[in-house]
Amino acid sequence: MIERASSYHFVLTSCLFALLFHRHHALLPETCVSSDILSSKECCPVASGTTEQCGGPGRGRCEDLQVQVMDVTDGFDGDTERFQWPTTFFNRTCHCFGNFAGADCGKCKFGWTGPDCDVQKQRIRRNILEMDQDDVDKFKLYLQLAKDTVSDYMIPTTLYQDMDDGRNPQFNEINVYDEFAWYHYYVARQNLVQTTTNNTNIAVFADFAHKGPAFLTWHRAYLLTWERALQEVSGDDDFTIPYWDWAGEDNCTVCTDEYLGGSDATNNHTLTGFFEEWRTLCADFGNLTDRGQLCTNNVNDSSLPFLTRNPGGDDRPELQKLPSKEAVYYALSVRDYDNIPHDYDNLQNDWKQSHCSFRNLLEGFADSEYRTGHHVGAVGGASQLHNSVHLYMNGTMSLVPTSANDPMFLVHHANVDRIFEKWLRRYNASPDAFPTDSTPTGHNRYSYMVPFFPVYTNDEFFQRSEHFGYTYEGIDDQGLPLDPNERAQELMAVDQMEKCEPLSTSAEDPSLGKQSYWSD
Ligand SMILES: [Cu+2]
Repeated sequence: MIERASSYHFVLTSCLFALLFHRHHALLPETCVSSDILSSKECCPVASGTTEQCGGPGRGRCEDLQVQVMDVTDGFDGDTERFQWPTTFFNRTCHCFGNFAGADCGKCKFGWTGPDCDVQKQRIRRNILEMDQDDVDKFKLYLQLAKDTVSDYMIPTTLYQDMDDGRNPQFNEINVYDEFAWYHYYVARQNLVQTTTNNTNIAVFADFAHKGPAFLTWHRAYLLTWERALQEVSGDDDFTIPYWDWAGEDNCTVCTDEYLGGSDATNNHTLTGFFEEWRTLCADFGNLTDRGQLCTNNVNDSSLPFLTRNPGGDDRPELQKLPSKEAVYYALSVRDYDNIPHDYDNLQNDWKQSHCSFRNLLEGFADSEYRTGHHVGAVGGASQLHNSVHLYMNGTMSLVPTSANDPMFLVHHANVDRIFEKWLRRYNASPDAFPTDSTPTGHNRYSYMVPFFPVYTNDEFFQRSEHFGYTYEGIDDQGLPLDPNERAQELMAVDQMEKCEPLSTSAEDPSLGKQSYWSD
């Protein structure tokens, strides 16, 4: 504890400048949530250091938003804000020129820097197990700094329909870490829907970031935005999120106090080490959904539960271990990014089956351990690769709405993004590979990703990482390991994999058992 307090103090003083001048980053910019601006439906702020909206003629212009795909809302009234993101709030926003970016065009696009955003900057995301302890500690300190810094974005505390058309704004401040934890809750939260048969309310999934093609692009944009927020709060422009390569590991090698904390078996598997006092926002998401309310937790609320983790503690044997390297190789052997029918039908509340789809394999609803490539399970769904790592943690990480409260989320998802990057390089994939047909809401190539503001479409993030100014340690231009042994192993394995054959009928593969979806 003493060590933590003193090193934390060091970062605090050395970053005072950053703290004072970069109040940073969940949902909408603080400057746009006044009643006047909300009612006008135009969010075109003046960037700091400039005098005109959107930075003026050299930087950007306030324009009507070009909505390429308007997602349906039938059956989900009351949640137009997610289904028609972001037009329920704003239909005029800054259109930034060149490499300028941000809600006010006061920032640079990912991968660019300098006052005119014309200097390229490449960063390397590193393997956390190969970092020295000082750098691991720095990562943890920056996360604490984010917890202690108020964001300049705000989160809504009610649905828009209760804001009297913008005249009665209801938003809360949030700290930078929780902003991102809340984002993840919000994008995947359930809706309360009235059934037509007997007028009862049921909670229905409406997930704009999972169970469909947007899974990998959404999380790529999310990590990039989060990484930048950590750079801003720390003033460390070189910071990158480390990754944890879990494939083939016997146990959770980062679940120690040197890394992301052990867990205390005598105290409900709460964490030990640096994050032992961290609490879980939105842990009561189920009750909130039933009451038709949004999570508005404040981390200072001492009634919120601590983070928990019990690696390998799930009752189901298949979730007591981490995914194999072969399962990752199998996913990489599949060339199709995604296949119709894409997973989940929000409106029908119905599971479909996407077979032989790289996205579905890496997300973990299709089978890679037995190499069938087929979607596993119906309403229950499957839990392999990405999903199984969440469930393996058996705690805060194992539920979609709470998972991002645990910093483990970052190192896990950086690894998922790394595998996505290996696939993009291997097949030299272009954004045309991203589906435009029969996608769940929010998962179209041209959907605006919920709840990013300024807006991003999925196709923008279906590009190699260098485009966004980062790469991963240890892989080459084709996404192959630089280590000669690993490289030989991967090449041989991926080449020898039998090609995935789609099922001829719509029936599930009966040879595979059903498991609960990781977020249940
Ligand atoms: Cu997620």
